[in-house]
Amino acid sequence: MLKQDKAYKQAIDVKTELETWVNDLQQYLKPEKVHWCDGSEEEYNQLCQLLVDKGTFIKLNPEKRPNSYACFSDPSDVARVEDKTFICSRRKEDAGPTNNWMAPDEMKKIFNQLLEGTMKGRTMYIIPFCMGPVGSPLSRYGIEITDSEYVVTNMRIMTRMGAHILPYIYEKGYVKCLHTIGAPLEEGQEDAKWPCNPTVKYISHFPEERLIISYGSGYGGNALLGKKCFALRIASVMGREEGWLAEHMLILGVENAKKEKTYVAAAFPSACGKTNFAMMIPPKEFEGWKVTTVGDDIAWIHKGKDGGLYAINPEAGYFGVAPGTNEKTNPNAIASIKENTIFTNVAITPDGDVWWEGFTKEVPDGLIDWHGQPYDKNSGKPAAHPNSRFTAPAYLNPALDPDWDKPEGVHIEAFIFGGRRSTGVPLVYQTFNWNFGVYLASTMGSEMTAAAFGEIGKVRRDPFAMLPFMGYHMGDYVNHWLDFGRDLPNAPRIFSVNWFRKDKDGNFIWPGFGQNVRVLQWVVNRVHGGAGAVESPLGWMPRYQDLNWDGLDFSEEQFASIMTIDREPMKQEMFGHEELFEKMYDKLPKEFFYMRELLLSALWRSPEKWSLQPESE
Ligand code: SAT
Ligand code: MN
Repeated sequence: MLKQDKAYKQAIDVKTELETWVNDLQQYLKPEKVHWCDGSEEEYNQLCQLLVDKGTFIKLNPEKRPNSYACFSDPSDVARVEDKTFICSRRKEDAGPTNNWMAPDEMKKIFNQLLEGTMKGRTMYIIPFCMGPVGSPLSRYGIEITDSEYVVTNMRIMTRMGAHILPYIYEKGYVKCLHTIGAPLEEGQEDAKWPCNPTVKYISHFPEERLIISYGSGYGGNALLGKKCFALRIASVMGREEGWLAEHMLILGVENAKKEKTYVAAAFPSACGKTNFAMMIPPKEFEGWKVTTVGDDIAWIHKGKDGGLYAINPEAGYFGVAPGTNEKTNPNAIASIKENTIFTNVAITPDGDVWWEGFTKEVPDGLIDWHGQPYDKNSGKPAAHPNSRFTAPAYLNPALDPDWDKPEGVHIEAFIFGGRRSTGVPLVYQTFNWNFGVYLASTMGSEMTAAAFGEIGKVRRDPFAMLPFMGYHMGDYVNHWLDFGRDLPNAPRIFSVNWFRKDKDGNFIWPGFGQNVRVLQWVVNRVHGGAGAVESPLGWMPRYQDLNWDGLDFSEEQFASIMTIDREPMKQEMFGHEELFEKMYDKLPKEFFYMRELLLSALWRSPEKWSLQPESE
């Protein structure tokens, strides 16, 4: 059934080939109907209504949240399933040590069993979509075939989709994305509100064939295949072959009081505040400063003719974490979700609006929790799932960058890497050069969050925040980054940040959110050669007087407490890199051994607590 790519390559005519693929799948998956999505508003509204009729969607109160819906997933289907995510490259070594691998033939054998008749009683939707500004040479195209209306409606928000994409597909080719919830509907059988396969799930990628097959889940990154599966896993392989980068990064613009604009791309693991950072509103003391959003999750980065780096956001919407989002932490997100939004696994208020932990201080009475049950405030459990999400269109974001849809992308001048670390890692520093930056990003660690199944709070090494999203060998990827930087005439500067350091009592020391602009201001000024810093064992660090403290009560002692480099824990951290080195030993860049030695010996010579005392000036 699933033909080898060789046969596909021979098909010169993409249109015929696409129709053949669809026909073959129709025969095999046995849907009741086939529907080619045109991407119109009318189609969207009809599908939302269908989901309401099925009991999947709850229409929210139009006076509170016009044209918006909420739904609750099956409790087995609330996050990405990393242990069921596979890279099916022909050779195992191409998937590398950080990915699950299965031989393509073996995976297809499994699918040939699972897929026959899997769409029985359902409609097979064909979604033509574009990742990136339509027609841009940096954009790529895809077809997602799915039996889930939830997926179609979410894809319409998250991507540019519809019939108008087909001509580009015929010209440029496309990535094949096949998705099924794996829940055939027998005659007379009543459908579940959130149909999925509660026990069998496979999220599989065939990089050589530019093919994705996702089975059993209807949720987020498992099912909206344009996102992590295509824009990161498959695109990372394309980027390596074609000389560009597909990254798990937000893109933001910083405008200073003189109206000078600097674009920055930043990588943080899932659920570490990328959306908040990308939509940040500077405090009022930063008069004239503005942060604009190009993207909140994924960046495709190409070299321009002038030797600069240019990035596009392949997505058209935000699949953001709801809990913690409020008028204070992210007013722009609140504006982005005021209408035309789909909410998944949040709680519902008695007046037909949404609620989640951190939305308001007081928990309202009469909530319906994410299980669809009346919420018991004293249960000790959250009303919204910790990984509950909003799917919101980018155009509603008041901070949307005017150039966000520009075909040539925006000029990136700095990279920021950050994790969630309650100890050890300073608030901010600039790495010595590109190679040290790549070293930093490769060895980055973060405490786990609810965005994936796993032990919450445990530190895991997450190179470039790409660990769950790499389409090939992590060692090859790191080498690709080193190569990429070698001939850049004016390579972007690379920075490390950590908003999450805690005091002895477990409280965050840094206020975060809008206050992060103080760090961003230093970053931007460094890029343009205008901010002070001292050399530390790790890189260049701002002194207290190098940041702007207008309007924030933050003492020199407090600053020292998030900037101090504790020698022994930091040495342990460096020794911890060994684990990653061992994993990738045959592909590990030689530079890395020397860089680690340099960093370690600098630490060795430093005092037990290296701190930015005023006398260190
Ligand atoms: O479910 S998604 O993979 O889209 C969200 C995330 O983990 O960042
Ligand atoms: Mn993400």
